[in-house]
Amino acid sequence: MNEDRVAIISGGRSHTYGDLDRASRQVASALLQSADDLHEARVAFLVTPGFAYAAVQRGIWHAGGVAVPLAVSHPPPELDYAIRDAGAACLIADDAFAATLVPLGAAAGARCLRVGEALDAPPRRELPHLGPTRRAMIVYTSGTTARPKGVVTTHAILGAEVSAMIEAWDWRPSDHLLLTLPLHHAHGIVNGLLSACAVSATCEILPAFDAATVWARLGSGEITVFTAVPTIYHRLLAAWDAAEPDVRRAWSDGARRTRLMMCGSAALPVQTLARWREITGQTLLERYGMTETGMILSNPLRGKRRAGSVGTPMPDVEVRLVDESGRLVPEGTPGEIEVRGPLVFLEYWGRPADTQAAFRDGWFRTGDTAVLEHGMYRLLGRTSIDIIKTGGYKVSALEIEEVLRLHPAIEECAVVGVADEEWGERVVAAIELRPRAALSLDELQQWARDRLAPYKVPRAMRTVSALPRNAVGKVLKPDVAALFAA
Ligand code: MLC
Ligand code: AMP
Repeated sequence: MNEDRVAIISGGRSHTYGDLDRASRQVASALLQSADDLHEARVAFLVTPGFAYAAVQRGIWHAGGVAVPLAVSHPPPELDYAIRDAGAACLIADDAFAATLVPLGAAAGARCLRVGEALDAPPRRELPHLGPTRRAMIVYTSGTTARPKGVVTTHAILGAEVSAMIEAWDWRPSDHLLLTLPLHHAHGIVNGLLSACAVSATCEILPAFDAATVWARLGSGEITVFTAVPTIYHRLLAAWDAAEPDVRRAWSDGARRTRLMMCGSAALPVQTLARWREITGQTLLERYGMTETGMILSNPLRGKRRAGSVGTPMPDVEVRLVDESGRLVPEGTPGEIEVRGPLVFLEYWGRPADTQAAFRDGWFRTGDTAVLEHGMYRLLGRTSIDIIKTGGYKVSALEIEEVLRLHPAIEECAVVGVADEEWGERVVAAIELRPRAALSLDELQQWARDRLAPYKVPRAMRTVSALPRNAVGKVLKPDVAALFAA
């Protein structure tokens, strides 16, 4: 039995798999009350990354519900959107977020439960039977349509995503993962928490990213697996450069002992890879994936990892490159990546037309362009200029434009991502003001902060006169991007 193995370390405490099982049965009990099964009712939760998060996630599943993780970095309007779009019947918040969530729950007619209450309930013994085709989770992610869409996975799909990672990266019970990613997105949830727990490994969860804390833990030499986005490695390199020589040495020595360090969610700059290798001896394993598919391509665990490449298909994943009319392109020719396999998502929640449009002959269309070179894939970019990847977050330019247009001083706007060393891309906006209106970047940021998550707030603004109405279209956006790049 794995009862006594340490499952989660958070807040300075270790929790065993037995503790996790008990706590999640308590959450299930509080959710079910007198019912036998939630029958896929959506339960949205806003819980700080840590043991309680893992217990709530599992508790929702034990009760037969669909887990909808909310983002701790989101302001109320964005949380409200996800709660309403998912049609959440119940919300769960920890003490840090109850004041935010309770009014949203009241407005949406959803029951509101505090983590503390849930963990006081008697653990439920009798739990509903969960067939593999049941819906398990909805994760919100942006696309080329204006508002974020809920990506639905079943228990079988999540199982397939996790199995592929266990096989490709040799996850094992003796692993000790350091998890510092947000837990409302696939990278942190599936690649991190679920993979570690699937093999009864230890998952050490930090409540938020902090470079010095991460370095201290890597420096301990206790961590065997680490996975992060390029911006995090960029920040870690900056912290290492700023540290004293003896601190650097200790950090590097510990990091050198890690079994596996991975990077993904956005393109890993070759300089970051080289510099990381220089100070830790670790060649980051870069892989490529999506919320909709789990991991698609990966550099090898053993064998040569190629800088600037994302490797070969993950186990059980079929990949093809096609031209605009869906014809296969030959090796060496760029094409859109399409994916098929048991780990591809079920549907966009409540959006049958979007779901249908995302597939071609049973293949999921990723919207990413790649080229196959000497047996490995190299990513070339997105097919849509309206998708920005900033700090590892996927952001829809159209969504930001829609919000900015609500500002009383703004007549028209065009948002693009501009290449940035730290963030990968930085959100910028060209804005046409209404006659006689004035607006500074500072004012715009203040205003946007209450409406958009931090990574969606424009970092630079240019005021232009008579921005053409179709500047938001594909044709003029490259000109807008050039305006900022210059
Ligand atoms: C925040 N800031 C930004 C920004 N985000 N500035 C420019 N661009 C951005 N994108 C600013 C804030 O406004 C603030 O400014 C300051 O930076 C610190 O903000 P923060 O929110 O505290 O940032 P920080 O915690 O440092 O976040 C950086 C980060 C975070 C890299 C840790 O962005 C992160 O966790 N990213 C991971 C996203 C992720 O998990 N993606 C996976 C998606 S799944 P000020 O002025 O107020 O100080 C997926 C599939 C796959 O993609 O393949 O994995
Ligand atoms: P998300 O919708 O947040 O799951 O983001 C998925 C997108 O992240 C993919 O479609 C890619 O555009 C991008 N992505 C993931 N991994 C990589 C990588 N290694 N290099 C470049 N882009 C990546």
